[in-house]
Amino acid sequence: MLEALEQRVLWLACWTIHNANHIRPAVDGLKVGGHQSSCASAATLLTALYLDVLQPQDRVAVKPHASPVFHAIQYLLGRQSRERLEAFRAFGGAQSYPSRTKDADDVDFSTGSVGLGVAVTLFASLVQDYVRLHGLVDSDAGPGRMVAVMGDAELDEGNVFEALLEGWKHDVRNLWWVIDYNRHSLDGVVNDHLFGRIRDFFGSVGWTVVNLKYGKRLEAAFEGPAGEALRQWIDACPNQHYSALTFKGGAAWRERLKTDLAGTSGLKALLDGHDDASLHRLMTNLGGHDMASVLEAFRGVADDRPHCFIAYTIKGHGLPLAGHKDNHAGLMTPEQMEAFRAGHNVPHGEEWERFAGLDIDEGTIRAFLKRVPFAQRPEPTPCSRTEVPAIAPPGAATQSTQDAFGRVLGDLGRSAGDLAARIVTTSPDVAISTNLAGWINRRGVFHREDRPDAFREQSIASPLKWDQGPAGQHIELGIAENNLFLLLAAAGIGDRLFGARIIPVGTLYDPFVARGLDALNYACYTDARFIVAGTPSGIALAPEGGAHQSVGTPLIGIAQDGLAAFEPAYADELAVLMEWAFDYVQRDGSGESEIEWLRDVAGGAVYLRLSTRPLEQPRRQLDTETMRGIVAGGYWMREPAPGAEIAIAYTGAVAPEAMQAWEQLCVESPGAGLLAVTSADRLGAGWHAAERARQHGEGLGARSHVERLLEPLAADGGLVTVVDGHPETLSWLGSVLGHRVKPLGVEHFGQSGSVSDLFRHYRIDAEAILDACAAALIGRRGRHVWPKAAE
Ligand SMILES: Cc1ncc(C[n+]2csc(CCOP(=O)(O)OP(=O)(O)O)c2C)c(N)n1
Ligand SMILES: [Mg+2]
Repeated sequence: MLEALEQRVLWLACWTIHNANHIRPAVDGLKVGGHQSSCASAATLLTALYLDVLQPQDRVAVKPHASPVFHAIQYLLGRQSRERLEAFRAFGGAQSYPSRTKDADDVDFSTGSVGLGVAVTLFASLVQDYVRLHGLVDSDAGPGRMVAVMGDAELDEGNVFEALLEGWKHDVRNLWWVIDYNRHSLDGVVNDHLFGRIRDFFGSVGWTVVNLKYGKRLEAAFEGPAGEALRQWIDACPNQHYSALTFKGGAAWRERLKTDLAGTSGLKALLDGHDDASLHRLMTNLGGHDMASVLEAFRGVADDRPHCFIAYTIKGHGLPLAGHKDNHAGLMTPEQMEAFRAGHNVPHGEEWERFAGLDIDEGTIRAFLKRVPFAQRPEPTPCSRTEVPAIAPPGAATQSTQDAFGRVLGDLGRSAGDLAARIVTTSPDVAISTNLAGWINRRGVFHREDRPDAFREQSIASPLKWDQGPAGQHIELGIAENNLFLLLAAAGIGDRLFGARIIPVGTLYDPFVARGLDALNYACYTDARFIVAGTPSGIALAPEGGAHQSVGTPLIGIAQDGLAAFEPAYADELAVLMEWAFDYVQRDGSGESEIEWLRDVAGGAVYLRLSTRPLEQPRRQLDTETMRGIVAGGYWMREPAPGAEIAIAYTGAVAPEAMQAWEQLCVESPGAGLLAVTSADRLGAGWHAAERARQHGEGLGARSHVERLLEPLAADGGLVTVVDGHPETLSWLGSVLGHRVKPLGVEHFGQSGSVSDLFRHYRIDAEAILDACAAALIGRRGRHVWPKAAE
């Protein structure tokens, strides 16, 4: 049954791609594409898993290019529609690569950027241990296995090895990586004997490695005439040669074996026992294409240790493209597809019939599919939300936003509430320097085993307790920002994967957001919910300077979909934002939006760009409107007079310089405004959304928050923007209502020095702000008046 269904899956996957490229009317002149050979190489493995081995609680990352195989299997199980298969890679159709957010058939882990989907399963297994050991899930149900069916070339991505080492430290369990070892990547055939290195890598981090090299037919042949010689020949055959012979077929195998094994006793009997087709089948009978061998390997796992299966396969197995080095994006021609159809007995017009061409009675197949364990997976039920208590701003008269962040978490750590029980923090070896110590002292560090703090046991004084154990609520990672974002990705879908509400909070140095950027993008694409603090940030970290200064991260915050980015200046703003963020990360599209035009009901992840620069805090009690403004992206720190000719807009740690410049500016230009921008990202998003609403004609009266904010300024007024980051973070503000902008910010970096040295050098100090104000005011007197160059 499974072999028959595997053939049906292969047909459907290939037909889905063929249909998209050759049958659906072409548009745009662009190829649609798809990867029939990559699908063929994983068809047996995925069929065995989904239709036999997987239990409902197991979770799978399917290698990106086998997406049509995944969709075909879901189609057979009645979990995917024909319409979506017909619309493969078209708008609204099944996705090119399995997608949690864009596909309709219950994808567990998105894949696409090779290596990330693999590694995320490791972090999912860590999160599973975390939620189980914290009693956040129904412990009667056994743990699921986190499975990655991965391409062999994914092992070239460093992030896989970063994850492996982290998994070893955390003693991860219930994790299977099934390597589709077709020895082909995109450009061609991979190095010989890679399997040896794979075995060693995985072995050295405590995994069980299962080699699935030969199928049953080949194993039987090894027992027969010339068997041992045949085995040695295959073992020694370079990948390139094996692939080329696979492409050429039976006659080529015969010739080659005759030459290479000339004089071997029993060779003639071996070759005479097979016609060309049967010899080809024998020589390509690798473990990963032999259902019995695959099932034996999977079913043979008796413990929860992590397992790596090296499943030998052939890229394009069963297709005329098999083995060809250029087959990665190769598509069968219509003629080849006709021959393929004949081989699969699929009548014209019945291409999409679920069971066409199978010689098993349909009732029997349906009954079988009904009993498939994976098919019993229940519809996901949303987790209930955790109430967020009011978060009081930390009271120190002078503090940085990083201080305030640590204090808010420290206070939560002391509290008994449900929110604190759900928070799990994580950091790649910078927990202390990003100020998580207060939280960790209260909540401990997570590990499967109890490991008390030896320094404390020996009465050595330290402000930090490092007690590890199953109740700990901080997951400490080694220095690998990719791992941080992949853990946030896995923990951020913990509610949907494991039915456990957890609220992940990660910290890292802001410049290293770029190091983990693809994983951050992955996490957002997969709709993970987390709060991440990038700190220290900007050139304001001053003496630490140099390469640790982040300049472009505010632009990342603006551009990254699924991530609401903020950069507060003061502790009270941060408290408002954290209270909001703890709720925002739990939203699921139900309920009402508090702010029109923003997609707030959907929720998302939150990025806080925080500074280590201590600022004297304003003595104030925030009113509701200001708090709303902080969340929407900005508020007037000093209101402009109606018709004001100029305003200064600032973000983050440059607040004192902006204030100082504003005070002096008021002497020249009474009524000037001072705008605190807490989120360029949210201000911009609101503006674009309002524009769209007006242009669609459905919301002619739509006004975004930023439009309302800027309205009091004179229509031809000037705006000076300033941020400890790239000036384009705020320069767009001039486009909202047409104000003339002089943007200040940091375009170059790498100097260390004091804050005042650096702010002066990069021209974001009060003097530079005033110069820019002067330029903006000159411009007002006539269009584009440039100051004359000094003689
Ligand atoms: C990060 C990243 N870089 C490059 C690509 C382009 N790419 C797609 S598949 C692939 C090679 C895949 O080879 P393998 O993992 O062995 O898959 P298979 O042979 O099963 O198709 C490459 C380079 C990608 N998807 N992601
Ligand atoms: Mg490959």
